[in-house]
Amino acid sequence: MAEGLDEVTISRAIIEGYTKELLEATEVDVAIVGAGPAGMTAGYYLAKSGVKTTLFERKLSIGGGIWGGGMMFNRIVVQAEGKEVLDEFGITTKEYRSGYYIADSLETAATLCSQAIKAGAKIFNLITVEDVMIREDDKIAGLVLNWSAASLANIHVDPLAIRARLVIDATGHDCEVWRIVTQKIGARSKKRISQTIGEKPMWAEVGEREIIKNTREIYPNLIVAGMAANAAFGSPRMGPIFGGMLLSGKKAAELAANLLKKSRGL
Ligand code: 48H
Repeated sequence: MAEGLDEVTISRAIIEGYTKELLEATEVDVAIVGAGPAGMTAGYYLAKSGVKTTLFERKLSIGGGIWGGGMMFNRIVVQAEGKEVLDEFGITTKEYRSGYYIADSLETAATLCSQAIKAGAKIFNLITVEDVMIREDDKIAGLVLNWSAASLANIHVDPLAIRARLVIDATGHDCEVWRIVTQKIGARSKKRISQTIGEKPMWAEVGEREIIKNTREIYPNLIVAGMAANAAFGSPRMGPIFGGMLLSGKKAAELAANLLKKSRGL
């Protein structure tokens, strides 16, 4: 039994532990923006396959829109393909009707997060991605970060940057990373850049189908996933059916792993 608890030792443990991991995160294979269901699923699969993966989440809590289920009824629905992903995570589902499965949104958010971290993904909450780095070759080269709380300071606080070989925009409805790219370099780019157009009105069937096709490398070294993919390509929203988010996260991870392999000449 320790003789007495020392507050300064506790403080040093926190500062050392955190800064060590933050330093590690300044050079990663894949940086995922947003720890909602799509981002955490992508983080899990990437980390599991040995890819150095870091997620940045603006809010205190991870999970994005999943906690609230549908209209704050904390349940989500998935279709058969989505259930397979939940099964892989060990998340409980109940069949409602043939082809419709219900899961507890709290269990889903907590388990996606826990499994992603256990697989080796690092998640930093309370950090906002406010910009990207783009090099002369017109490729995303990294992210520009700031404490989310810096916006409360009412003064300009300069950000810090990290290098990433690939970035996944999993920021949900606002597709913030893609929006930054289109706004900052859209018209100036040598490449033709389609502008961010935003999602269409709700249509679960089409939204869930198109999200898979829309999960792709939208700009060199930038993959869009989850709701951000449908917003970027102007596909419908789908309401509280979450299979598409899980499957999109999984596809983004596969895409990223393949792009990394290709860039290493494997
Ligand atoms: C750091 C950021 C930044 C930033 C945003 O909204 P999410 O849950 O996104 P998805 O795509 O994983 O899931 C979408 C789903 O929750 C949903 O909204 C559905 C299915 N809607 C259907 C409908 O019809 O409405 O999570 C995105 C996360 C959030 O936690 C944000 O805080 C975070 O990204 N984020 N983090 N830097 N610039 N922007």
